[in-house]
Amino acid sequence: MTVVVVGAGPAGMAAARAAARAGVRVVLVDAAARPGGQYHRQNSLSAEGEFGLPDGVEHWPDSSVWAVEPIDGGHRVHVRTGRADGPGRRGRCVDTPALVLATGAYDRALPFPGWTLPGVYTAGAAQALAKGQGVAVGERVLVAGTGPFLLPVAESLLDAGAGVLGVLEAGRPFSRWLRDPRGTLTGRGKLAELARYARVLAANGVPYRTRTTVIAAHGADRVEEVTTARLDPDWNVLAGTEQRVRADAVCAGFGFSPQLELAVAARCKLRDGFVLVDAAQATSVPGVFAAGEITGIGGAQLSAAEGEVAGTAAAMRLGVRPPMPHRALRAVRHGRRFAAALARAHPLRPGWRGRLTDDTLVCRCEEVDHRELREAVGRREASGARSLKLVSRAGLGPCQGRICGPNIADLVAGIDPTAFARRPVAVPVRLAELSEAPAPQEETE
Ligand SMILES: Cc1cc2nc3c(=O)[nH]c(=O)nc-3n(C[C@@H](O)[C@@H](O)[C@H](O)COP(=O)(O)OP(=O)(O)OC[C@H]3O[C@@H](n4cnc5c(N)ncnc54)[C@H](O)[C@@H]3O)c2cc1C
Repeated sequence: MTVVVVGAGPAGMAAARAAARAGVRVVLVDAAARPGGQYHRQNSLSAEGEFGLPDGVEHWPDSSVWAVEPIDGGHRVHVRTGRADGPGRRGRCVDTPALVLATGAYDRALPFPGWTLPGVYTAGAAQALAKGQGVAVGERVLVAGTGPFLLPVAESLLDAGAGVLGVLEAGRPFSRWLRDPRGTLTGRGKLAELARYARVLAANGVPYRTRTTVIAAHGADRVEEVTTARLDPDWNVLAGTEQRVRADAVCAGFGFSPQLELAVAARCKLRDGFVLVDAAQATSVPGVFAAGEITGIGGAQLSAAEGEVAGTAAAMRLGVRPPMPHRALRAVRHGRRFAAALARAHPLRPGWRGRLTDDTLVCRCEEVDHRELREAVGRREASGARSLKLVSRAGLGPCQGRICGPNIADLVAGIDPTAFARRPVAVPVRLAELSEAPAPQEETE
């Protein structure tokens, strides 16, 4: 019998290692070519991978889990290996009594006028280009949004040779951190990391401004200028503070949304938009464990600690009795306190909605603008995610609401943001693949 771990980020790798250490076989499935996830994203141009996995872990790279199906005594995990638009894709499935979901999070982008111009990136995408391919997205780049993630993004951009004009933080996190000394102190290690980023910015002459953001991007075919402005505590623009700045790229990041599709498909209970887990990282569904940013946003160390606990608990379900991971359990407790402090220090404030004009696209895939969304709710009486999707088409395009879903839920009262994660097929698969006979159950090595 095999433990199956989905996701080879810090959480999934730690889960796979812990389960293998406990003496059970592990299949580690990940959509990327190399393990590491977002935090340890590897440069795809370097010849050698950085992360070795122990014997007993069978890594399936370039492999996406597109469905999870309950079967007697566990779950059947359906996998496609190879790119969705590439040749030679193959289907396989693996049955497991102990499934660990460690699928991470997406970075959150808030719409603003001009955000669909080429040259506007999510902060995560710009960082992925810099870290993964060494590509600098521009020569005059503004990093804007909220949260500590803006700092490593700026560092990655500098490493890739981009010119960073500034880091604009919409909130005022320091005063909140100071008001919350208990939470702040639980993240001492993380604070040291943040201090290092601050030194890198200072050494490169990159200013860091709080209560400031990009409110519009301008240009004919791509970003040529942006408007920045100072914000009040609710993120409303302070009149008269607008400034036009010459820039060729904007990297915008407003926190993260968990990647919940598989957990929702497995019918795991959610709380506050994340997968609900107990102290052993067990979800509400017997035999399904969850770790990392699908259970809460708290950084790579917390993800890894949760992964170790989940992998150990998953192995125990297969009948082995490994030692309790006391240190990881303690790190989870501390990490969660820090994560809560982090969430309190970087709340999304409602003022961003006031910057949308009638023609600002909210759903980029289906080109649904703010006016059409309002009309769907007002004149056409759409209520709930399903009817809103059908009436306006928002969330029905290729991203399936991954980008626009949380924003629509913020803009339209009564919409559950997790409703966009509810779909039987979690990642893109071809129609021909769906019509194939079920893939045979895989014999693991
Ligand atoms: C774009 C981006 C960049 C980030 N960069 C940083 C950073 O520089 N510094 C920092 O402190 N934090 C960063 N974070 C925050 C954060 O992701 C880390 O805290 C950490 O990587 C979380 O670990 P994780 O294991 O939960 O998820 P991830 O590291 O996100 O790993 C999840 C893995 O699951 C895989 N996966 C998801 N769905 C499927 C599926 N259906 N089938 C197969 N595989 C699947 C993905 O390919 C991915 O490898 C970043 C987040 C994002 C979204």
